[in-house]
Order: sequence, then structure tokens, then C-alpha cells
Amino acid sequence: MTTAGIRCMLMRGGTSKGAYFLASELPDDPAERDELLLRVMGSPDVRQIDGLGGAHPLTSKVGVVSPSPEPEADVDYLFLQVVPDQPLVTDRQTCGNILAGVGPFAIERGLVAAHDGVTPVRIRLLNPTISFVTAHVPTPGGAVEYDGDTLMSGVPFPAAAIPLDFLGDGAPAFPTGHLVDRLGGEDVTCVDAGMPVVLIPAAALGLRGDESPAELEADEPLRARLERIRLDAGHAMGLGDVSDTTVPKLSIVSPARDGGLATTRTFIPHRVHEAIGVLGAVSVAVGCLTPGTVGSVADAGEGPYRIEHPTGAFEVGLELQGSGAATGVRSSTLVRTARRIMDGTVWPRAAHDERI
Ligand code: NQM
Repeated sequence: MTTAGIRCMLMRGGTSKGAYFLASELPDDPAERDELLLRVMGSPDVRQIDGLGGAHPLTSKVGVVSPSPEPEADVDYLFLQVVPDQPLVTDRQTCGNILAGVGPFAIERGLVAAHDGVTPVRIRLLNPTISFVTAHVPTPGGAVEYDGDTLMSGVPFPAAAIPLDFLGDGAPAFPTGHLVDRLGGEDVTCVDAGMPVVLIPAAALGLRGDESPAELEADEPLRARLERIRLDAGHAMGLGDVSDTTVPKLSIVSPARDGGLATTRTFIPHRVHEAIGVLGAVSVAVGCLTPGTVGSVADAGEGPYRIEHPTGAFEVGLELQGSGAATGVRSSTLVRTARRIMDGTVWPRAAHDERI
């Protein structure tokens, strides 16, 4: 018997691509939901040939949206990473790129009424910890406008800008309580301003810091060394055993080449990002702006700050509070674009485990 179809919108959110669902149209039970999403995306399979997934972590993502019971938010957003080649769906991280599509999706599905002009959509991020963001969605004439002239590095085509304002809680962004930790035999900085990231100086790894993602992914001894650091960092950051999850990320940092705060190459955590994640970039920026870390930048100026990456730079406005390891984020602002690619019914493969 054919498995029932599910209403789904495929969107590019920032530099990622994912399937967006209303929570009410997915199973309530998380285990049942995740098993269904594996079948929707075509996992586990390195090519995801039998589903919507694009055979890379950045194109194997899911956004689940629902009306928010919280008076300070219009909608709730749960992010799920569907691992392409493993039978694994994880809610241990959020995704600021898929977040860029949440406002448009909420309006398209009638969860938020659009104004003529720009519609603010107040979003509560559910994972890994609760936080709030307002997305300013262009809605001329009361309908979402996707087309525009904003170019984002990592996306070759322009689209309409969606400014995102994050409300920080000011909580300390250095979860080990130190600005530098010796982990996996290296001096690193563990920072979490919405995405847990370990900053590792390129020079300590014998790298320049501007190697291509393909070059870095092909370097097996480097990957083994990084995984040792990551597993140690998981414990040091209070994340426990991270061998089967997607956090923390690892950002190899070196001096900026083009006037930014730093050059980055980011393992997410096994593939190398062609750019950098949104909250990943915010975390790196906090690490660079705090004196005493392995990535500290003297005289960074007022911002917005640019985090350089393989396909350009990510610009982030940031207000910090506190000092030393107690430094936290008061607010951050950035601009993304998003685009509806397809809206319709997805048909998951049948629920049995037979694989050839
Ligand atoms: O850090 C990739 C992405 C991300 C996450 C990853 C992200 C973020 O580029 O907020 O956006 O690090 O897994 O979509």
C-alpha cells in the first residue's frame, strides 16, 4: 500500500535548502516523525536517491512550524537535521539558514497575516534551547515577495532581503568557563552563541587557513585530529558524547584576507561548509571579539563584522555584554534571503527496512 502523501514546501533558506512542514501535518510522536522524515529525504543513503535530500547536510534539512502558544512569538520553529548517510535525525542544533524561510512559510500557510509592505514574524526557536528572533518578510500588497536584488555570498542568484533580529539573553557564550582550553592536544576556544563551535587556529594544524573545502575534506589525518578535538570539546562544553551528533562545529580560523574579523573554514562537523552557518558565524564573531581567545582580533571596530569563508563573507551586527568568559550576546542582526522552490505533496518511500 502506498504511504500517504504529506503537504510540504521545499525552500532555499539562506545557503541551505530544506523541506518545511506544519507540525500539525506530521506525526506527533518524535520517533515516528523522524522515521517518516528519513523516508521523505531518502536517508540513509549517501546519494539520497529515493527522496528529497540533496546528498549533503546543507540540503538535507527540515523546518517544522506551528502556531506559538508563547505570547511573545507568532510561530514556533523546530529544526531537524536529517543526516544523509545515516539513519539519524537530530534536533541537537538549530539552523539560522533554514530559519530564513520560516517567516515566508508561516505567511504562506496562513499562520501569520501579511501586511502591505513588510510583515514582522516573531519566531520562537525551540532547539537546542529556546530563543527568539523577528524576521522582517517583504510582503508588498499582502503577499510574500521572494524576488529582489540582495545577493548573499554562497548563493549565486539575488532575492528579496529578509532581515533577522535575534534577541540574545546575554548568557555567557563560553560554556567551558574558559577562553582557551587544551583539547585533543591543541589550544582551542569553545564558544556557543546559538551554535556550539570550537575555534582552532589554522597554524596549529599546519594549515594556511584558506584551503578549499575539497582539500580539507580529502585530508584524512586532519579529519581524525579534528574529530579527537571535537569529542573532547563535546564533554568540555557539557554536550556529552557527541560522536553521533552534528555539534559542536569546528571553525579553523586564521587572519582575515579581506578586511573581515577572520578567515574561516568550518567543519559541520564532517563535511566542510561552502560558506558558514548563521549562528555559527555569530558564535565565531563573539569568539573573535572577545579578548583572550585563540581568535581574538584587536581593534575590530564598531561592526557590522564580516566573517570570511570559502565563498565570500558573512556580515553580522552584534551587541555584546559582560566580559571575559562571561561575555554574552545582547542582540544580533543579519540579512538572509529565502525562496519558495516547490509547494505540494511529498510521497515518502514505504515503511520497511529492506535495502539492496
Ligand atoms: O549555524 C550549517 C547552515 C548551517 C547551520 C551547519 C546554520 C547556523 O549553514 O545557524 O545555519 O552548521 O550545520 O545551514
